[in-house]
Amino acid sequence: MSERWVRRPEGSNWGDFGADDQKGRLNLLTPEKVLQGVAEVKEGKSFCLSLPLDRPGRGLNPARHPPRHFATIRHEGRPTHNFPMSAVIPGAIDVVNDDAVLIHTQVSTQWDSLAHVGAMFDVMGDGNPVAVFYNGWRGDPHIVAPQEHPDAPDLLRFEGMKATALGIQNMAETGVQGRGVLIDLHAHFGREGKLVGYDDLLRACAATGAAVEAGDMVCLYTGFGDVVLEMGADTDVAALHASCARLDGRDEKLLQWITDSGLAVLIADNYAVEAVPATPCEPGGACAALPLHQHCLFKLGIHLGELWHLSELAAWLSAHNRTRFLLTAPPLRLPGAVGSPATPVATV
Ligand code: UVW
Repeated sequence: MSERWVRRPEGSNWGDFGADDQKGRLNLLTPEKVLQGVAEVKEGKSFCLSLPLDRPGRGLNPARHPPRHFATIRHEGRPTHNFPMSAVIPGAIDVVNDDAVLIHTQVSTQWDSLAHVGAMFDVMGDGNPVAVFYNGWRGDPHIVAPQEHPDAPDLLRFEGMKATALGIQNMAETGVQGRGVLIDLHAHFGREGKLVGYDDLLRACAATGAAVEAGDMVCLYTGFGDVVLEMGADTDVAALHASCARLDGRDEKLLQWITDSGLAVLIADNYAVEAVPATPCEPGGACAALPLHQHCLFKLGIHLGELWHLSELAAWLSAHNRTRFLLTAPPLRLPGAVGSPATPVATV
């Protein structure tokens, strides 16, 4: 119980990490888990687990666009582009470039913060569902609404939205380091557009000996990232959405496994970890459109990593009969952001 809620969702862990917790299962990334990760470093070889952030190109999610770059503007009104410092400091030989980027935080390799997906839920038990997120933090007042600038270009129109609770900086502040475990779904299912439930997942784990323990950071390699890279900038959205494995968020046994395994974070190289759209709700019923997001982000405080680049790591681990590694994967320490690009590093 907390002042924000008297009822917590069934199957949730709200309150278990403290009444005001904003880190969720990241609390399980203890010094022991970092040491377990470090113990997996035997070769000193590192892998970049990020796609180039301009991949996938436009269209995978129509609200998200590739990054746009700008030169900063000097106070003389000139762009800082191959700018000779001698223009402002006589005799200086320096030449300077300086830039800015407008980036959709979830367009490419990314983390979902716990402020990304919540639910309408009757937390006060008074018959009034409200927009609520992990541990009872509210849509209003904790996720501050943007101001509208009606005359601004579309991308700049709604400014100032801010997660004053559950923002991605909470994740960054932990360092996000520990033991990674890779489950190779691609080795099992190839590039088939396959809905993976509990039985399939456990079969894939058994085939490679991947074992998940509490506090592990679990990475699902499906091959989706390779399809993204092969397509280049011309994303064939329909083909991409039809490719590779994705978790079945409606499989209750799978959701229970996520709860019971104690995994700290859940990551995939695909679009949303789970299948989107999920299979429909019962006719006339109300249910989550993103059931695995709801289970992880909303109920359990499990951050989701999406669109990671796992293929080189997966190939190396498979060739060396291994599944574990040291994972270091902080997001940007960007106060109030709902998601963040990441450049995760695996070390083996
Ligand atoms: C979807 O867009 C469905 O997932 P996410 O917002 O987590 O990328």
